[in-house]
Amino acid sequence: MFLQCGSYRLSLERPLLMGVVNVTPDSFSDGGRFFPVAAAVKHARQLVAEGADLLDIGGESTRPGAAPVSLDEERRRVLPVLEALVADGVPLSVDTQKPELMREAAASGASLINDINGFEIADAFAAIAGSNCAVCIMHKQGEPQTMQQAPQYGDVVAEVSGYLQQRIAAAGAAGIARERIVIDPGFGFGKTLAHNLALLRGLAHVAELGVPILAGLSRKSMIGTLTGRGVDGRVFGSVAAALLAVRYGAAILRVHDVAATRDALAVWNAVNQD
Ligand code: HH2
Repeated sequence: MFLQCGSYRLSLERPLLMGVVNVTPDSFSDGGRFFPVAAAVKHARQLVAEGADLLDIGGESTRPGAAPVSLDEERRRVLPVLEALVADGVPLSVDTQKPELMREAAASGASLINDINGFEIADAFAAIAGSNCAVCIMHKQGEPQTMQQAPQYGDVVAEVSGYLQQRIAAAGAAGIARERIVIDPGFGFGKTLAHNLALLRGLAHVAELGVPILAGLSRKSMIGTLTGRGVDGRVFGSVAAALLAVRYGAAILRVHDVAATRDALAVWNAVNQD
């Protein structure tokens, strides 16, 4: 299997690592404009040096309870980072829900658009259908500000799969070829710990949709709950979760701790070689 990702044709024979690059002022002590951009570019290059295969650039935090960001603000955060990195030879993903920014990111050299909202805003698929960008379609229940209050499912695996199947069809109808599509069950997005664990165990079922799966478990609160650790102490738990996701069929791992996950994957790949 491969993924057509902008001008890159990525082999999915081995799991790929997507490094997270946040361009959100609250992630940086300075809070000004220049520093977050420069710091994000530096951080991005560090992640590539550590073994990231792709980078995911995001200007809006989607943590539970996070406040939305305006189009102008998100654009000011994301585009300069994208433009600074585009010549580095690494596929760049932009994490956004806004069709306008999707279009601008594609025109500025993004190779993948990652939408935690499943491209549900009108014209989101249309915004990039004419480009060669890949799309990552993620499932969530509710909106980030309130989604963790009372998530509810009958059969979480069946419901998430059903949603993703329907969005794959919508992407196809908008003219996006299957080889450009990635799906993501959206760990932590309107899901309790039990829902997240069921989804991880049931990932092989989601993989039956025949489209590569991206899994984002890195440093999430489910890891915090299971290990009793704060965000900075979740590396080991996150690496374990990443390997389990690969075990059950994930093709791409969205991670903050690239070096640690890369080492774990080196062991994984060696054991899984013929
Ligand atoms: N998780 C976050 C953001 N974007 N995209 C995909 N496809 N899958 C995910 O699981 C996912 C995502 C979480 O975002 P946030 O809580 O803001 O933190 P960070 O961006 O540092 O991961």
